[in-house]
Amino acid sequence: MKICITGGAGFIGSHIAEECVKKGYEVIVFDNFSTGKKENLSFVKNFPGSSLKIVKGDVADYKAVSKAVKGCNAIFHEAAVASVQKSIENPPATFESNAKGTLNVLEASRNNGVTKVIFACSAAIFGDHPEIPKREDSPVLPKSPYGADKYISEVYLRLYNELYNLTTVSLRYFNVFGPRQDPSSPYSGVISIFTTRIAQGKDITVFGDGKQYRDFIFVKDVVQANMLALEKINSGFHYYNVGYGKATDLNTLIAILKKIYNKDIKVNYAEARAGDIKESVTDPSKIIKELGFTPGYSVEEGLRILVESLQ
Ligand code: UD2
Repeated sequence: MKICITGGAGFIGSHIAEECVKKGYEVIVFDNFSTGKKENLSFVKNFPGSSLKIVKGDVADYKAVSKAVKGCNAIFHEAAVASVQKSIENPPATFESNAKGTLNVLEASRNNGVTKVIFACSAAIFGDHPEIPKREDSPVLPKSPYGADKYISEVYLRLYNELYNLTTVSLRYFNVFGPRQDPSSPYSGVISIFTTRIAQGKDITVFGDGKQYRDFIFVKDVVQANMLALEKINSGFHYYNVGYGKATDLNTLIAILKKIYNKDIKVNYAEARAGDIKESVTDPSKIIKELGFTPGYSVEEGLRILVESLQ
């Protein structure tokens, strides 16, 4: 099996690449290295004889995508400007990567005999619509160009199935965390920021009262969801919410971190961020029932692995 992973040198993409290499697939990592890193692919040295090719290119460049995916059976499309904040600052620029990039991946698949595209969608499509927990058919109400781009991408996935018979799967990730997540921006995932700062002996800041909650899912469980989509879905268009299915508020998260680090952590409380969502959690029954998804890492278990990887 030959697989292309766009954004394959990034946080989630590199974990998918690692699993594909482990399974003995022929892997093409397609990445523009804007945030992706070669070192995220260093796992390959543990798999002598494996086939992993790195192609530097941008999903906004149709010709480059088309060339890279030739001969592939399936594509995991993870490449995106993964920043809500950047999308608000410059909607047209993120549209190029996040919406047009997806259209390019679909069109390149259609024109090169690729049969399946599995897409990294986001809980951002739901915005702050009050329905909780989010189910697959909860109202979609994006609050950022990022969420809008992810949603329009999902619409195109459905169309490419209906019009051209491409098998398409949209996986709407909730709050993914784990090793290789980049903590460098103030808008990086809260877990990557907290764990990095604590490891450096620094204090952390909670925006708001810490009662806001999220559905934190460990990256290995997200990889499992992707592999199930690859192995079990062979026709149609499908969409799934991908979360662990449990709400964890920031105060609880900090209590778990205190326990793991076994030390006191200095926590500052600041004003809530404008536009911050208070509640986000999914009910992952659909993917559990239809694909046999079995999320294996509680927040605490995932955090323990992450903390160990940082030491
Ligand atoms: C997540 C996604 C985002 C988008 C959005 C859709 C991540 C990293 N971001 O944003 O891409 O899909 O969901 O709803 O997965 N916080 C602090 N202190 C910090 C950093 C963050 O208190 O130093 C708070 C933040 O204000 C928020 C919570 O932690 O209340 C989670 O923040 P986040 O950026 O990790 O994730 P989220 O859900 O806002």
